[in-house]
Amino acid sequence: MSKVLVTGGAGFIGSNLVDQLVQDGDEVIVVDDLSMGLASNIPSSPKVTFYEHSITDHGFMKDLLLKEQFDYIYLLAAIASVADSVARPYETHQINQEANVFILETIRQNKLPVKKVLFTSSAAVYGNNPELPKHEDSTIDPLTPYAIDKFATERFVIDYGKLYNISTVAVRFFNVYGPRQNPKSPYSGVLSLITQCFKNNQVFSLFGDGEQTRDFIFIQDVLSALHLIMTNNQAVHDVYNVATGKQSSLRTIITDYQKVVGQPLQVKTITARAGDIKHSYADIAKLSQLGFTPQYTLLNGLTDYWISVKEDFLGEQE
Ligand code: UD2
Repeated sequence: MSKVLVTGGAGFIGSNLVDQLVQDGDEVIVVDDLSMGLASNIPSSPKVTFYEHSITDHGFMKDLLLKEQFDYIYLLAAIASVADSVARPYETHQINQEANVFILETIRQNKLPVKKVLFTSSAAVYGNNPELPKHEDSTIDPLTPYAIDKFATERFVIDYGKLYNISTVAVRFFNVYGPRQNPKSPYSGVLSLITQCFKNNQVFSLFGDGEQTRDFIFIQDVLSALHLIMTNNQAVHDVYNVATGKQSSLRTIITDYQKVVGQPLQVKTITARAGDIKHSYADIAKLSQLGFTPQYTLLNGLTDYWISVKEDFLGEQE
């Protein structure tokens, strides 16, 4: 049994990770300010302790790190919306970078015996670089405060680890989807928005011709990838794309999802979103070398996602 810290553990990816860690028998401490996540996402288990706190509260974080002496640390807490980061660049920086550097600094100064620290970055660091697929060593082109902080923090995490002999690693998530993804903002992940449209019989606004492609990865595959990266001693002081290596167009996805739900999606086509990239998918050779193979096709992932939405929906009606 390990003691694990998950910052951002009430969010979409974080709370699914907490579920998995609890199932694996770990003791999990969650720090989340609920700015995006929900307390109800966190499993109620004697193995989980939840602190509703911002990671920017340095005094709190230092006390926690010293007291708990974590084995593993997952850094997921972030302002996760690019648009939000453009509206609040300095606040984003304090959360997405400074708070994480402070955690590293506390580990360094106090020689904490952490086995590994994993930082979660984003495909946003590749920006408009047209090279496909995106390799970890492709040119990066961070275009927003979100992407700048993600890239800078990757570098901090990796090089701090090397300099001070702390086992660290970073991942770049591509388009993750699945249960608990929050559809609240127009900038939420497109699959959470489509899901919401199916659920509430709303019209989905398709930006552009629908031929744009993304590398969509189901949350369970993300959890497998994180587990491999966290537990493999070779995966250290490095960055890994977390994706499937497959490219799917929005049109294909809508067609597949209609099959899963068994009803047509009402679609309204509008002009392409400013700044959108046309195509994105990852080279996952590095992750594959650690033994990763995605287990979910889009059809499987969408099926599981839709089942979870229907269960919640029926739960709400009871
Ligand atoms: C992802 C990230 C974003 C940033 C970017 C960097 C998510 C949710 N977004 O944006 O934060 O890191 O990658 O490359 O992970 N679309 C519609 N209708 C809608 C919403 C979206 O047609 O109502 C389209 C959108 O124009 C885009 C595609 O769906 O072509 C995917 O959009 P997205 O926001 O889910 O993801 P992405 O890759 O553009």
